[in-house]
Amino acid sequence: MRSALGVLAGATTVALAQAASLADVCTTSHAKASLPTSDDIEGLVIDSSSITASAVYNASSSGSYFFPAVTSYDYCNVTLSYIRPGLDTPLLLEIWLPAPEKYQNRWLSTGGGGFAINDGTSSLPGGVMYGAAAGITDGGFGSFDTEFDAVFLEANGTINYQALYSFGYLAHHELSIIGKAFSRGFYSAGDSKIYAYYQGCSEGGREGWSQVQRYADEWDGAVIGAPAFRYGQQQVNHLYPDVVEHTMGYYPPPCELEKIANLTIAACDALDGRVDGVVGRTDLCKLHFNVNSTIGAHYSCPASTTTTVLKKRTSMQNTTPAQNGTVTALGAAAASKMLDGLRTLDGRRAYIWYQPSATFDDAETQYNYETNTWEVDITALGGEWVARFLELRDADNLSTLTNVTYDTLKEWMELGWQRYEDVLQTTWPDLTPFNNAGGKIIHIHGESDPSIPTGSSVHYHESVRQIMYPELSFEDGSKALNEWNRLYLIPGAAHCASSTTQPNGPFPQTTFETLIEWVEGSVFPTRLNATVLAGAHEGEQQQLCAWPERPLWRNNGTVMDCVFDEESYQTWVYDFDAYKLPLY
Ligand SMILES: *[C@@H]1O[C@H](CO)[C@@H](O)[C@H](O)[C@H]1NC(C)=O
Ligand SMILES: *[C@@H]1O[C@H](CO)[C@@H](O)[C@H](O)[C@H]1NC(C)=O
Ligand SMILES: *[C@@H]1O[C@H](CO)[C@@H](O)[C@H](O)[C@H]1NC(C)=O
Ligand SMILES: *[C@@H]1O[C@H](CO)[C@@H](O)[C@H](O)[C@H]1NC(C)=O
Ligand SMILES: *[C@@H]1O[C@H](CO)[C@@H](O)[C@H](O)[C@H]1NC(C)=O
Ligand SMILES: *[C@@H]1O[C@H](CO)[C@@H](O)[C@H](O)[C@H]1NC(C)=O
Ligand SMILES: *[C@@H]1O[C@H](CO)[C@@H](O)[C@H](O)[C@H]1NC(C)=O
Ligand SMILES: *[C@@H]1O[C@H](CO)[C@@H](O)[C@H](O)[C@H]1NC(C)=O
Ligand SMILES: *[C@@H]1O[C@H](CO)[C@@H](O)[C@H](O)[C@H]1NC(C)=O
Ligand SMILES: *[C@@H]1O[C@H](CO)[C@@H](O)[C@H](O)[C@H]1NC(C)=O
Ligand SMILES: [Ca+2]
Repeated sequence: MRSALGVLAGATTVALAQAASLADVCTTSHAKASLPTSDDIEGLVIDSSSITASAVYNASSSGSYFFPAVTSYDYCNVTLSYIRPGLDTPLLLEIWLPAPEKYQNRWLSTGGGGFAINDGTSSLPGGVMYGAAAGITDGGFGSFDTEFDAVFLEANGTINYQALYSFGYLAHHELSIIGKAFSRGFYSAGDSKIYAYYQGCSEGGREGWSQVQRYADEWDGAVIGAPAFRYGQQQVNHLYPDVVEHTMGYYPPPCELEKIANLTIAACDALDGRVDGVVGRTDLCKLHFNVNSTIGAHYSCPASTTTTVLKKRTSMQNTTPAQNGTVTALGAAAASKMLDGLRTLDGRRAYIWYQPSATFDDAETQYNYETNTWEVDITALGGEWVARFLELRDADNLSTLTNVTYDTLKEWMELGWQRYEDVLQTTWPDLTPFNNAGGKIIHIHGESDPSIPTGSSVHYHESVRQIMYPELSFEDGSKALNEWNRLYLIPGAAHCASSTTQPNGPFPQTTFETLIEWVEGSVFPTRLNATVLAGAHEGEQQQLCAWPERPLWRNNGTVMDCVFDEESYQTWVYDFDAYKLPLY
């Protein structure tokens, strides 16, 4: 049977494949026999000698924010490399294929974070557990652990455009093309429908949109979390609090901003109708909370050594002395300025900031033990973006922000936007082809995200509505968009995760399952299931409202409605009048 599988084709072989065991199919020879022809994969050339296949039995995963724990699953681990015509560096794929009896004709592509195009293999169990073959790409950067920034500049200081476009969108397109065709052959699926999906968050969210915006037929559905898109603005924005600090000449001790964030949560918790330590309505918080009310509050934090994750696989240790003081007028003013978002020196809006209740991670100062003062700590993602991708220097950081003003930040944003508009900006707002092909999107974003503004997702969603349904009223356009592209804000959640300061907040851990049911079973996700994953309310089931509706609890926090109110909605509407061009 083993040797027969590779050469058989057509509907009758589905039953055969399903009768085969993992040991039968998980061999290098079967994998080689399953290879699609170059014509089937847009001219890409798989190196058949590169193929490895090894069965893994009784694997388990403790789960993640994007899939629940799973015990005892078996899969075939296949790796292969291929060449994109015209490019000499091969690209590597790792694909996990469920045991034949568990396969459900599904493909799942997964993405990365920061400057990484994959999350290692940590996202793959979330596909295998749902009967999907699931894969990652190395982008052609040399190994699965090599990140894009390491290969972006050539030795002579010019841009490596192959790597840039691989990261931007090509490598993911190829992963899906090959993954779908290869798994069809591997399971002898003949002409039967293979449902293709995507799941990713942060940079992985941007990668998701990069495909939806370009390749109408690639996926039937995508779970897209907190996307790092509008890249030109997004990466420079990390530097905004550093510039607020040096412009004001005030470097708040981290404990002061932590206290302000804690007091914001305490003050805004009840505005959503439920006292649970979670700010479910940051829009009402914007309308009703004044940061000045925190002035004079006492704060105290013990000495600590914190490990800051800089990029996905590197981190830096910061030793912070004990802090004890009261929130100052300057501290409150700095927080207000940050929350307002970047404006040019003449007051025009260039970008937006995180929602009130988010922690002030990007604003973190560092202690100078020689001068006994707090000073600016340039945020690595923003610093590297400017040094390497805008100034084309082989550097991981900026050495100084001297002379950098709010206008400089706006100019950097515009430079990145223009230079990378067709590859990293990733905000093309016309998704008509994807919609016409029947594609579905579940887009999620933590409402207290401290790394990618929640409003960034809202603004894109609204741009898509305005571009695709210009003739419809707000209400009808929202309704039409929500038929296939739904945005859910996650109360209290941080960046692609729950928040340590609002542990009672839920997280939608089974979203991929919801998407499958929507795509394959036509169960419409009116609200999105979410579960409290830690703390006093652990295990509690909640449901999330689809934008533009917002949660509001009644009966002392026991019943949640999804409501719309114009005043709250308006806090999410931005006029980016610092630019002459529309910013989608
Ligand atoms: C599967 O792994 C678990 C531990 O993860 C172990 O307890 C169990 O015995 C294993 N089962 C088999 C059949 O190997
Ligand atoms: C999958 O196979 C590749 C190639 O042999 C290997 O490097 C990798 O560690 C394997 N992954 C797992 C999870 O077994
Ligand atoms: C820089 O290096 C790249 C890669 O080796 C090469 O393709 C390119 O022609 C070089 N450009 C210049 C201006 O030397
Ligand atoms: C906060 O207080 C400062 C003075 O410390 C004042 O300039 C500012 O307008 C106040 N902000 C608000 C929103 O009340
Ligand atoms: C912090 O300051 C308060 C007074 O503002 C004082 O009561 C307390 O003992 C101080 N704590 C530490 C750890 O220094
Ligand atoms: C970036 O460089 C600045 C200036 O040298 C330094 O203060 C900061 O700690 C650096 N940040 C990182 C993340 O390395
Ligand atoms: C800042 O600007 C001043 C005045 O133009 C200039 O003399 C100085 O060299 C600049 N410093 C840096 C670090 O660019
Ligand atoms: C903020 O709240 C967290 C608990 O959510 C607590 O651990 C921390 O100490 C608080 N920080 C300050 C400065 O009060
Ligand atoms: C969502 O939650 C409801 C009620 O708890 C449950 O019946 C349903 O199966 C869940 N759906 C998914 C996709 O988890
Ligand atoms: C309202 O809910 C809170 C938190 O669950 C509870 O402590 C309180 O007793 C409730 N109040 C009433 C009137 O039921
Ligand atoms: Ca609440």
